[in-house]
Amino acid sequence: MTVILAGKELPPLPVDLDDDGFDQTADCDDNNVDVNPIMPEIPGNGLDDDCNTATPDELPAGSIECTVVTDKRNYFPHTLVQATITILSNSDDLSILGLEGDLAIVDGDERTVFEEALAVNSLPPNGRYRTTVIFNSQALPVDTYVAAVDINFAAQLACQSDARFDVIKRPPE
Ligand SMILES: [Ca+2]
Ligand SMILES: [Ca+2]
Ligand SMILES: [Ca+2]
Repeated sequence: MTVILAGKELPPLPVDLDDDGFDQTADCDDNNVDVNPIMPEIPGNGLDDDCNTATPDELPAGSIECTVVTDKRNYFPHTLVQATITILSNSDDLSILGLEGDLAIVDGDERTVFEEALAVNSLPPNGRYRTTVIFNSQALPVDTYVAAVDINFAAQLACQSDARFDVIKRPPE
């Protein structure tokens, strides 16, 4: 014989232990006042600050790709060098926030002779960021140089690319 007890279950009262305005149905960490759906995601702090797994705290490997190309292979002194940087997201579902980029021009002795921050910040799912950095070769003696791009996500190196170019003597007129 089976006894079926019919009882009306009362819905549990919403609880907000950390008193951040979000009860346990919405707050993914109800013991941390700094974690709830209206907080910004801070990459690399080990927390899903905004209770949204689509804004990752740690970037899965291969999530982004980057390239740098210069408009020429050889430059005379006192000409403009154009370096075009492209960053692509390979992710269909992640909104990648907090990316930091940097272009460095390094000479044959591995000294950095030019540096510029890249304002990448965020990439939507499958998003693309492209920028061209222009600088004058006047400060560059004849040498072989490397234009190196590093893209970081918090302390994590997310991608790297480089391109080689030469500054050569202008032929006598
Ligand atoms: Ca909370
Ligand atoms: Ca975080
Ligand atoms: Ca998140």
